[in-house]
Amino acid sequence: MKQRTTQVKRKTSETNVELTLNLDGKGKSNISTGVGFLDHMLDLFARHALIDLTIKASGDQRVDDHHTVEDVGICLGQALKDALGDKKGITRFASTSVPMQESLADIAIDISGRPALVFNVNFNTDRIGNFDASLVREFLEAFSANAGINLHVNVPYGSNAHHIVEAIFKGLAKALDTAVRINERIEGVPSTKGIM
Ligand SMILES: [Mn+2]
Repeated sequence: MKQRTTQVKRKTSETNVELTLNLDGKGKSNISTGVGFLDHMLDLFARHALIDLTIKASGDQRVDDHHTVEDVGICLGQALKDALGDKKGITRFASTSVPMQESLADIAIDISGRPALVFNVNFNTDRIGNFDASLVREFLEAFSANAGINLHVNVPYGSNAHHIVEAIFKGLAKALDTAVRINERIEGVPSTKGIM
C-alpha cells in the first residue's frame, strides 16, 4: 500500500505551524502548540485515531489563542486531505458514540470532499481552565473545511466542559480511524460519482 504520510508547513504573520502525519501509524504523538489544552486534546486524538502526529506551532498568543487554534486546525485538515490522496478504497463513512464520565459525544463523519460542520454542543462555561471553549468549534470548522469532510458533532448531555471536549476529540478520532481505513472490497473511490 502507498504510504499515507504528509507534512505541512504554514507560516503567516500570525502563526507558524509545522506538522507531520502518518495516517497508518500507531498513535504516537509529539504536540507542542503553546496552547496546553489543545495539546492535550490532540495527544488523545492521535492516540485513539492511531495516527502518528507531530505538531510544532507558535502564534500571536499575546492577542489570544484564537489564531493558533484555528491555524493548527487548518494544517491538520490539509494534512489529512493530502495523506488521503485519491481516497481509493477508503471506508468513507463512520459514526461513534463516546462517553467521558458523565458526558457523551456522538460523532458522524463522511470523507466526502464536501465540507460541512454541524455542532450541537452547549458548554455551561466560557472557559476550560484558561482555554476559551468557543475555540473548540473554531478548530473543528477549520479542520473539516480543510480536510473536506462532513463532520457532525452532537453532545446530547454532559456537564463538565473538559469531559465534553475530550469525548468529542476521542469520538472524532475513533470515527476517523474507521473512515480512513482501506476496505479491499472497494474498487476505486467509494462514490457513485466516481470522484470525491
Ligand atoms: Mn483530560
